[in-house]
Amino acid sequence: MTQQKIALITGITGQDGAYLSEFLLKKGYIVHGIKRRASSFNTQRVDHIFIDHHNPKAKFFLHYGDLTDSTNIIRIIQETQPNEIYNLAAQSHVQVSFETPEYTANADGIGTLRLLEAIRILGLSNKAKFYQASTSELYGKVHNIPQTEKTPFYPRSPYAAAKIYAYWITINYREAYNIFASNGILFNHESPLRGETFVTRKITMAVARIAAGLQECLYIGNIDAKRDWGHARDYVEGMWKILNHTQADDFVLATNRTTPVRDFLIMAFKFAGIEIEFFGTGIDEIAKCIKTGKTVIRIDPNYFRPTEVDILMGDYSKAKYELNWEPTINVEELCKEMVFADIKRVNDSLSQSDVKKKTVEELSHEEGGFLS
Ligand code: NDP
Ligand code: GDR
Repeated sequence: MTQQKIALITGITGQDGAYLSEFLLKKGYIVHGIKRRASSFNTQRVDHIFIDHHNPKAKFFLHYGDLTDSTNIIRIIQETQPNEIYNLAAQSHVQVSFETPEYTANADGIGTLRLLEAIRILGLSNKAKFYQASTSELYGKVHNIPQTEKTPFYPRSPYAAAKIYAYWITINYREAYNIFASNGILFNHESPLRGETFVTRKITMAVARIAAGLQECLYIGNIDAKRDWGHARDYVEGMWKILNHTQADDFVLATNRTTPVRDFLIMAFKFAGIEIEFFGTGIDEIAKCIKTGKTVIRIDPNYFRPTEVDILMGDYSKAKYELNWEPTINVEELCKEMVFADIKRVNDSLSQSDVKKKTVEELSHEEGGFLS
């Protein structure tokens, strides 16, 4: 009987951590994840796969830790003895990295070094494969598209500068210590689990609230930026394929299509049954609902970045030919899934608040009106 494989995922509470955990558990892996201590629950994305560790069927385990703390990383790797380590943890918001550049460098850059050093110190160089969550943000100012594994980098944010260190230190540890260490250069990938402050999710949440009459207008930044958007479900499969390739290497995962934020907005509103039209230019540009004439989108310069990445579009040919990986979900399907999921969330919370309201009213009636 072959031994069950063990995976360790940093950033397990994030979007990709949740999809990757599900994917690996379905493949029969034992999955360990590192979560940060927080003052409120931060495991919502993985709660549905958690089984109490006293249960003999449990294959999913969470450990407290932080990429800024080497001793705890060494201990967790020693205790879990993983065959595959997926480093997904990061301060992953580009705009926030301009506000917290030092922390971002520490967690996203040096954090990667801490993991690689732990593998080396523990003598696991021949046992533990290492996946680094590299990013299309590395291309930054490069406008020649589509971008490939050979396109030069030009980072445009503290986030990208930290990630470029992580990219190169991963390659260095592969070459210096023969660790199976690979970079996935992933272009933007989204899902209904996407963090609420990334542009796609910010849009689909606002669209759902505007459609329900809970919000009037969405304030947004640079709508001329263009991104290559895929679905997180496809991309976590690519991560696994990268680590299960015959040799360690670096791969672009993308869709080879680019879409302006403006088009994503039009699409998202349309999926909620709202046709919009843009007027004006620059920061005075607005969008109105064609039916009601109400302004539903305004530009807020606060969301503009000090340095922007104008256009991203990835060529995933290498992954296609060497890993047999291809994206299966296009941007329209992605957008529709996200809009519908947020409409459902809004409707569920509205019906819950109706239930609560009714309960309070009923209680008030039953108790002789003491709540009124
Ligand atoms: P998320 O922001 O959804 O998740 C990030 C995860 O990292 C969370 O679990 C977060 O914990 C954790 N984390 C943050 N800082 C630390 C720290 N100091 N120590 C330990 N854990 C930490 O990101 P995604 O899932 O979208 O992305 C996963 C990875 O892939 C990231 O590294 C990101 O930079 C990279 N990437 C993402 C792309 C995308 O389009 N999604 C594209 C290319 C690369 P908590 O929940 O407590 O905040
Ligand atoms: P990005 O994603 O910076 O590409 O990084 P984000 O969704 O934040 O921005 C995409 C583009 O939209 C523009 N934009 C706005 N962005 C946000 N967040 N909020 C707004 O209101 C807004 N208005 C316009 C941005 O300027 C940008 O051009 C994501 C992250 O997941 C990174 O971790 C990852 O490495 C890259 O994708 C690939």
